[in-house]
Amino acid sequence: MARCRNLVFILGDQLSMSISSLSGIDRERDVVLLCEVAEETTYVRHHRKKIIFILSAMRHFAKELSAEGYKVRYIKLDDADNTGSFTSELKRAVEDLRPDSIVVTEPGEWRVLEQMRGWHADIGLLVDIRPDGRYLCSHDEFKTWAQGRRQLTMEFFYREMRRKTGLLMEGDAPAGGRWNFDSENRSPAKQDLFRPRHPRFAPDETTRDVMKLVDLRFGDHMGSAEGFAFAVTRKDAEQAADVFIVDFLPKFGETQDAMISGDPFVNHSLLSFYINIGFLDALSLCQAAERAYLEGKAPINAVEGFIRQIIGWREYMRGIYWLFMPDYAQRNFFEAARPLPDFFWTAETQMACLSTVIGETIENAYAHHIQRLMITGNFAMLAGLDPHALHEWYLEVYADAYEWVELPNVIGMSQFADGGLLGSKPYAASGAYISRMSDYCENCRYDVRKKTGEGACPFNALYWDFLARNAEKLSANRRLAQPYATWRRMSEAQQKTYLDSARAFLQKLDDGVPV
Ligand code: FAD
Ligand code: DLZ
Ligand code: SF4
Repeated sequence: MARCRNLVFILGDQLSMSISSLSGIDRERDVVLLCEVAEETTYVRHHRKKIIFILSAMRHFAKELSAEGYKVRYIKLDDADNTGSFTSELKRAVEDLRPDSIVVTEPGEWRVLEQMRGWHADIGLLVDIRPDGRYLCSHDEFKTWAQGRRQLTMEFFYREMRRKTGLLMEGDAPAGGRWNFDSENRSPAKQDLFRPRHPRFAPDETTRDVMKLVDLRFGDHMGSAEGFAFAVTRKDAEQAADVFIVDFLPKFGETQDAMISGDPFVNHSLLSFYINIGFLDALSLCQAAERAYLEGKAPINAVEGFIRQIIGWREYMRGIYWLFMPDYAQRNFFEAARPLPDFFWTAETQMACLSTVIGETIENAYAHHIQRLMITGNFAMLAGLDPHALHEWYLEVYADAYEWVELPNVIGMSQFADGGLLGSKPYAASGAYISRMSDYCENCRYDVRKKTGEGACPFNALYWDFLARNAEKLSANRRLAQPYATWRRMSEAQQKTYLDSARAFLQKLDDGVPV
């Protein structure tokens, strides 16, 4: 390729035709760079389906760019002269194309932003790092919202986003008379044999090439290429979104918290992969959901719940990440240090809830929100697993995981490792919650009704042990007044039985004894 004017560097989770780095591009004189690099595929050992998804999506996006008349320099993972990192590939492109400047959109991870900030000094060219326009709330806007607040309550942030976007607003009032319909979205698990199937996309030749490459090169990463059926083009992702609005959105609310054996997706959208990578525009998706409500095709509790997840939780998590990084990643309020048990990678445990959720994660690189929060997350917090190791696990195993969204969900929402910056109380639950919201306990070797001793559900004793060992840090929390009152009412002997039961279980974990 001849000398170019601007080198536009697009990362693997920026696959959108309207990404800010492409704005004002000159198709004749500028070149777009995309590169598959070893550093990104291995800085944690990503699930094989996640790597396949990202690399195949990048290859398809590059073809789309070329078809639109852009000049593209595309580096494949197995190209002989691939140097293996963003910085070294950028340098190689600069040597070959001798651009006047580099244009990028800010990345989704602190680690990569640090690299970008070093490029000007390292390469000697002007580096234009542009804001990412795919989000509703800019960093400055979030900072302004957060300033002076004692608690960063998501619900209030969400209302601002509703007002800003006009979604589900009737003048100044929320549609349906309430901002939040969550209380209607807690129905327990129920098998539904008539539930439609989520769309699956057969791999084309490009994807099949990537599948072979990934199986060959990442044999020691979780999962396998077999059964890969993600959309890898914007067009197919848009089709998945259309199917969701018609087939699943109407029941999205009522089953949002339900966990059902053999039904890993329930009525969830399975769209986070495509929103996060840039194939779907978050606001347009919410507008499509709102249309379904206005046309009487989906109820308010479902549509409000769905929109809240996206313009509320998703935007809020991004705000928290950029406001509190880099030290947020090191937060460890409970000083938890236990390594993750092997069954986090094998699913080999007799606890049916964990073996089901981890098994589905290995199979699909996906688990829905309540599975992530109340099964793996809840267990990790109760058992005192190291939150940093857990964060790396979540980043590895889910195909939608990038640090900006994964880290606050793990450190903040699920582990309370930030000491309550994000949540008002830890999401800690005993077996009774899991039994109410799932059918997992029906096929478990443990008895959810048994509190302690041989055969008792481990979550029961772990729950009380967690509260007891963290009483200094938690007992003043008003939202935990009731469980602490119950704990205090127990006889010393009963308390001891719980603690002994939990300690015996944790000892087994430490000794690597199957549980
Ligand atoms: P649906 O249930 O259909 O929800 C619709 C959309 O809302 C999602 O696609 C997503 O874009 C958004 N959303 C819902 N909840 C959240 C949330 N808490 N934070 C941000 N967005 C949300 N989400 C990720 O995108 N990447 C992650 O790495 C990630 N890690 C998580 C780790 C833990 C411990 C927990 C508790 C949650 C995590 N989430 C993450 C949030 C949520 O679980 C996923 O967004 C959701 O399960 C994706 O599946 P779906 O598209 O079927 O979601
Ligand atoms: C996650 C990922 C993977 C597995 N591989 C690549 C890659 O080879 N090339 C690339 O540009 N991006 C990849 N990504 C996504 C990046 O890790 C992501 O862009 C940064 O972490 C910033 O969010
Ligand atoms: Fe999980 Fe306990 Fe139920 Fe078994 S009994 S599935 S361990 S909650």
